[in-house]
Amino acid sequence: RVFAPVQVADLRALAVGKLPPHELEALPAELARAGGVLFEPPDPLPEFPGADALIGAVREAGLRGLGGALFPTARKLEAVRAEAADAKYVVVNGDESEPGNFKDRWLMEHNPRLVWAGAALAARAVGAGEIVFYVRGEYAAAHARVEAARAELEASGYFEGLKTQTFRGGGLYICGEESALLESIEGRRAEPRLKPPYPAQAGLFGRPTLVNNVETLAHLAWIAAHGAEAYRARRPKLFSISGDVARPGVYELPLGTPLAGALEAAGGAPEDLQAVLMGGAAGTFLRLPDAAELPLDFEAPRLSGDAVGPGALVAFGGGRDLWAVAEGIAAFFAHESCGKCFSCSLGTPHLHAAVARRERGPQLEELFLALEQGSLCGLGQAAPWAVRSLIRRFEGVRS
Ligand code: L3W
Ligand code: SF4
Repeated sequence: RVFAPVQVADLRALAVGKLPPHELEALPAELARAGGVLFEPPDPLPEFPGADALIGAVREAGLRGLGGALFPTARKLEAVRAEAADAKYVVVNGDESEPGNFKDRWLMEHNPRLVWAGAALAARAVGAGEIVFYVRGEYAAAHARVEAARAELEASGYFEGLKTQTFRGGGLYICGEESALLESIEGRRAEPRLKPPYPAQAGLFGRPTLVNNVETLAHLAWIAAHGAEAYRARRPKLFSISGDVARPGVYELPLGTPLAGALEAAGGAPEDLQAVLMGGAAGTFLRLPDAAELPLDFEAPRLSGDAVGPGALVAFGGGRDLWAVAEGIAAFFAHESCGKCFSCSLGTPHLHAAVARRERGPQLEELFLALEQGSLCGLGQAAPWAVRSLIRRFEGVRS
């Protein structure tokens, strides 16, 4: 890895490409700031209300995939439930590797029971007999705590009728792409598969598989315990807020909170704040103060890549060299490209070289298009977004 992920306030890593420690210890529990329903352990553990009731509540709650893609969770549950097969699986995607994100890490380290509860409820709803919890390779403390929670819930009988397993990931960013993750569990090199078929139809060992992010399943458990109405009244979302803010941390904020409000919640940003990287390396730079009132919600796109995504916000004060950050991001994608398709494996090193030269112009725009439209998976497609947003918003067309 060139760097991954950028941890709290570690802006220098983003700017200079410093190697992080390979085994990541637990984040302090206090990093989850200002309370939040998703920070509370489930007590009692939510009971399974029946498949129709659970999926109905998830639909009514409006839950979407919170690993970044925002796909409606109820539709995915229904798709897996509709499949007839001799075996079905639930896979928890805990391969959080997007620079700037650490909310799944916090949940896995400090509230793993809530995530396991969501996985168990989802498994019962779709008719799956086995849950595999995939934890990012470097997340040593998270892995230990997820496994301890599994053993405890197993002993308590909560998983009755379900097989469970904690799996330590392969240590590459691409392992977080759902089909590469499935390859990795099956013991092969982590490379994305062609889709369709989606994992909902043919996933782990070719069987219908529900793959959901850690936070999504935590929300699902909370909805099962408290109902869709209470959920809609809060619209909770976890945000990893870091960089130039007074109190970096994991914050639970209602969707729709304006960007400035989120930064305020994190203790405030410096007066000369120039940019926020939203979504992580596979996200975009927002220019401040122009974007101060941007609501952090599911529907935000103005430039491609402008999305709440997994909920990372990295703030950059006036003294930061944003091009150095963009260079770090481009280096990251070139390093993490899995090599399966041409546009990404050849395009990401070109992008890195072009950013290092501070290049602009039509050839660079063509490279952006080749990556975005020619890449097989989200890694290559998203690789140009940060750089493109920097050029559009800080040097020319503002949007
Ligand atoms: C059943 C259909 N399922 C789609 C499923 C699909 C997948 C989900 C979303 O992630 C995003 C990108 C970045 N029947 C279906 C169906 N599905 N149609 O829905 O699918 P898709 O293809 O929209 O996205 P994806 O490839 O899963 C790409 C974001 O991920 N990203 C984030 C990285 C975040 C981390 C992290 O640390 N958490 O690494 C990177 O690119 O925003 O939007 O499950 O199977 N007809
Ligand atoms: Fe691999 Fe990149 Fe192609 Fe994704 S886009 S399959 S990471 S080479």
